[in-house]
Amino acid sequence: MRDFRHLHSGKVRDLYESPDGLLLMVASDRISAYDVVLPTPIPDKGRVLTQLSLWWFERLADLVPNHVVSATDVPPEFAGRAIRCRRLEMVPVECVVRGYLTGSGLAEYATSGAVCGIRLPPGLVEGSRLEMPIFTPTTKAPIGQHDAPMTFDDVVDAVGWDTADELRTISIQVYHRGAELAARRGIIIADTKLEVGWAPDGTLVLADEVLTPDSSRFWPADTYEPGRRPQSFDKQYVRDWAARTGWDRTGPPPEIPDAVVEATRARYTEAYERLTGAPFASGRPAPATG
Ligand code: PZK
Repeated sequence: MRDFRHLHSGKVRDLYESPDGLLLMVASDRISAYDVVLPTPIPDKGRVLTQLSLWWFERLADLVPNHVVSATDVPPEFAGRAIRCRRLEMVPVECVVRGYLTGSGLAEYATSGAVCGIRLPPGLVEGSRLEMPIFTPTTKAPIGQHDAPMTFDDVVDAVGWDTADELRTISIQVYHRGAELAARRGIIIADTKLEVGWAPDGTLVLADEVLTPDSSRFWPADTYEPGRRPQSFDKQYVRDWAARTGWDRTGPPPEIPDAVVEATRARYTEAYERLTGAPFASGRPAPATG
């Protein structure tokens, strides 16, 4: 670990570099709700999200190369929740794909009838499924600021037509494959955000995390109903509890009670197990017996 130099911390992940030039992306057990990091960790969250991301990278590798170098050659304190990855030149665009209308996409549609310059039919409501998934890129805002919608022409201005078109194609393909597989397991992936970088030879490479509940909206299919506020697969317990405490979402959030931590942890492992069809093994040493 002493060989790793800290580069950057996001709300729930940390980025390091090693002397060999590779990066180490570490997922923590921190959880955010309403854009605020809560003071109580969710045990195994970092491992579940890292293992799910790795599972997806493998299943997307024929569509787009990815930045993963090794998920095993990592410092022991990060075992299971860190990925050594190649350093890319990051594309200055957040590649968002929406298959369903909610959140900022719905807000934009409500005021303009379009999202990121894409005109949508009238009459869509909270949670409406879109006829075709749409590429709704955003700027990458610094922490604390909000990403701004970009039109396709804005992306062209930022990276050129060829790259813009390739980003759109990759993003839609990744969403398609993810959403189709998840649907078979009873999970709706409403939208997702991809991060892409350039390899030295100019190839576009999938980076960061992919199709996790932190980078996507996962909804349980069995309670989905357009027009109703969709339930978050992972964070619903935390949100319901937060609403009951009267926390105003701006001040310091209270500690999460054990039962809510445990229910939330169970939702992360359930998402992993439903999607992958494999039991989640935390990878932590078992407590000694005898
Ligand atoms: C990179 N981030 C976001 C992730 C954080 C911040 N392969 C790469 N090469 C170069 N840069 C990045 C990556 C990746 N992935 C990713 N910022 C830069 C990020 C995790 C924790 F604090």
